[in-house]
Amino acid sequence: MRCRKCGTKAVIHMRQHRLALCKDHFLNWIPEQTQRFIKKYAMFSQGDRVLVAVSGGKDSLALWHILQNLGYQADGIYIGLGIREKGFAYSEASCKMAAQFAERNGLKLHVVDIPQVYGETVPEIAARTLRGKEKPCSVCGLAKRHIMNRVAYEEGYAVLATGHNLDDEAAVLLGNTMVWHPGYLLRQSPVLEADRVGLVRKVKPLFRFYERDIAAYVLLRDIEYIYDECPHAKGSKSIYYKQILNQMEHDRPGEKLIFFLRYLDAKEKGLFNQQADRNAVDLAACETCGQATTAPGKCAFCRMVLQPQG
Ligand code: Q46
Ligand code: ZN
Ligand code: ZN
Repeated sequence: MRCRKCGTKAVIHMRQHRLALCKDHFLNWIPEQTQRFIKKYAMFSQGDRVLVAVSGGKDSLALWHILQNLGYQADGIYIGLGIREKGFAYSEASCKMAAQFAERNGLKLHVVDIPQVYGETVPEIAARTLRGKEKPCSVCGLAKRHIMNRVAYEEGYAVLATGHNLDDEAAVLLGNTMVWHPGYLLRQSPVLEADRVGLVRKVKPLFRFYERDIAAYVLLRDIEYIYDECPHAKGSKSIYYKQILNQMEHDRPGEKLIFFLRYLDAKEKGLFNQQADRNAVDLAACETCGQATTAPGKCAFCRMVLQPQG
């Protein structure tokens, strides 16, 4: 296989685009495309302060690397979850990767350590509240969203950027479609406007890249990241949906991309009734932290954290 741009040996063949590229052209192509998507979906502009949600994994570090190289002012935020399973100190190891990347590239990283700030690890909060009987993931997701939004808002960032790729987005969409979840189907988007009190705009600049292509990018760029997933990810629904989508992709290259892009298209054309969502959700400010919530009084996060022990 030869590079389409220069004819030398290709290192990657992206069947969904019928595009093979050599190392140099691929390493230029990824940031060029990212810049194109940032513009096309009006995510943010040069001069905007961007906060990147960094987990120490390949997607978030790739995003941070790309944004920095495109000349954006991008700081990072890492959230310590206190996850340690069977001798594997996931949180410690991933924090080290995030901090090391920041240091090597001269970037600013905010670190919020949940056990330090709230006195309990995420699995401990999950065990104490009803939210995490089998898995701490719902507590974890809630805590991450809450803290990242708060830091982005308080520190005056224009947007919060996450490293979600197309595999992530397509898996979420498939999951929500399987149960026809109206609220989630309406709100899934590469750009979430800050349309409510205390919310910061959220963007996903890598949402059109396959996971495999981001993996190739970090490999070819020699970016060190935490290879192991969080131990609680095992057996998750999203991994199951990703496998199914990859089976379809294998037989019909481009299927995964089409599934997600046609969904955005259909939404744009009014397939889903925007009014239904607005009527359904009535939001107020949490009495403790001030962030938007559907609950009267305290938001779900504050109730979780403030709930008495035992
Ligand atoms: S970090 Fe948190 Fe994930 Fe681990 S506990 Fe679950 S949600 S699997 S992205
Ligand atoms: Zn080339
Ligand atoms: Zn609150």
